Amino acid sequence: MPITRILIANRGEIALRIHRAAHEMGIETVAVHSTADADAMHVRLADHAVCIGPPAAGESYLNIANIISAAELSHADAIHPGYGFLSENARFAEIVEAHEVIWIGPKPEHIRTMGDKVAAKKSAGELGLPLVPGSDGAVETIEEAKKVAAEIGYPVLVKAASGGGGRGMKVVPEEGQLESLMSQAKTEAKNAFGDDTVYIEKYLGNPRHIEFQIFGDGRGNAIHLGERDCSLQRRHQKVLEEAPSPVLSQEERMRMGGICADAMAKMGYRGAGTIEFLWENGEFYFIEMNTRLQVEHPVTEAITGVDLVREQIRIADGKDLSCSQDDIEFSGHAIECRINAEDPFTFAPSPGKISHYHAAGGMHVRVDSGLYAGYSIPPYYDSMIAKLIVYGRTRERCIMRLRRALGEMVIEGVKTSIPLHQELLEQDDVLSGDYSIKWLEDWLKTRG
Ligand code: MV4
Repeated sequence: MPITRILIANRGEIALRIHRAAHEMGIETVAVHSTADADAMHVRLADHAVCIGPPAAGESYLNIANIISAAELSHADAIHPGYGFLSENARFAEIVEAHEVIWIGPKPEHIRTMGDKVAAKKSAGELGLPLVPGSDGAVETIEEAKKVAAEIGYPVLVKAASGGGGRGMKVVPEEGQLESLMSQAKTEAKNAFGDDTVYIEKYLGNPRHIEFQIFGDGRGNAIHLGERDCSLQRRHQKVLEEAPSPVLSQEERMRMGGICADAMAKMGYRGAGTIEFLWENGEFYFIEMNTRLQVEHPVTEAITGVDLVREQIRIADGKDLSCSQDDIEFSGHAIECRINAEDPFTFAPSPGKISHYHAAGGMHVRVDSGLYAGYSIPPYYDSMIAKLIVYGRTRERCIMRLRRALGEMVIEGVKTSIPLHQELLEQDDVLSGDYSIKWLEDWLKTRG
């Protein structure tokens, strides 16, 4: 039976994004919402809506029992998790499938493997992806740690196996500090994740974050859709993303993308995924894999013309990939600015009522947002309220258009990061594409 009604287990712009793809395919949608989101645009747009609990995400958007109940009540035959919330929860994926509801996502076993950093790295290595030099799996003792570190050379990085978002990482400059930093890392990991497993890697001092978008059909076929450069981050939150990366040639793209697609084909991966690498001096080093659609997926859509959510739904419905690798053409350049309801200088959240709203428009300008005039941004969730995605034939034209579009955006009533983006797009290093994962935080320190 083909999918006829999708429950969207998410909120905000990504819920709208999924609704739009579904409707274009003739599929009905069911919104779920907390009591704080009763007036949200994702609820208004959907064909059906179910309240799943109070404002706290733990009691609503993360409440598995309530979401499954909502799916049964609304006769949804599939669930799309979006990003964040339950999107990388293997147990949720299993529960969805056990209820004979189609899970629009990867196989639960693959979500689980990639969620464990040590298992993910082991798997990535076996699949032929290039790894950061380091320990072969978890490091149990200080003797073992010293041996590995001496082999790869200092500085090294001690990472928590259950870590994520940079939590539980310690840079160790020399052997004298290894023992104390490793025990600190273990204590922090134990407290944060209830798991003190750590592993060791060579510390890369000034890399870029480059990630490849892949798609698999779950039956041994996979393609890649090129890369995104997400190096401009603050505290592990991406600020601006672009595709293609300013540092890769078409040859390097197809070589590395081919390695990623081959790896995914070999593992029988199903659906959308992102393989994250650090890139330094022309070399790629696998760091982790995200088994979900990502916030920044529209820049890939802009340069390839492929609707990634449509593709996810097709694959979940048992169809083949809609195109082969040879059909994928990369054209032009796209940049996404994440617009947050926050102070552009202090980054303090700025929830509240939107008094005036006008989205930028014109050729090659896309705004993904659930905002409208009169809407109140609730204080309970992520501060990202809109994404501005701009395409141009060249990177230069993309940037010119992006500046124009940022100038057209009107979001009044709350503070937003629009002025930050406008300032960023005047910086020589951003204009030339000469930045690493360190650049943004270094620049913020020197900013007037
Ligand atoms: C690293 C690294 C340097 N060397 N691994 C941060 C979060 C996690 N996803 C991986 N992270 C890093 N791993 C080695 N061997 C530097 C980072 C890192 C980082 C990576 C991507 C984007 C932004 C970052 C900011 C700080 C540190």
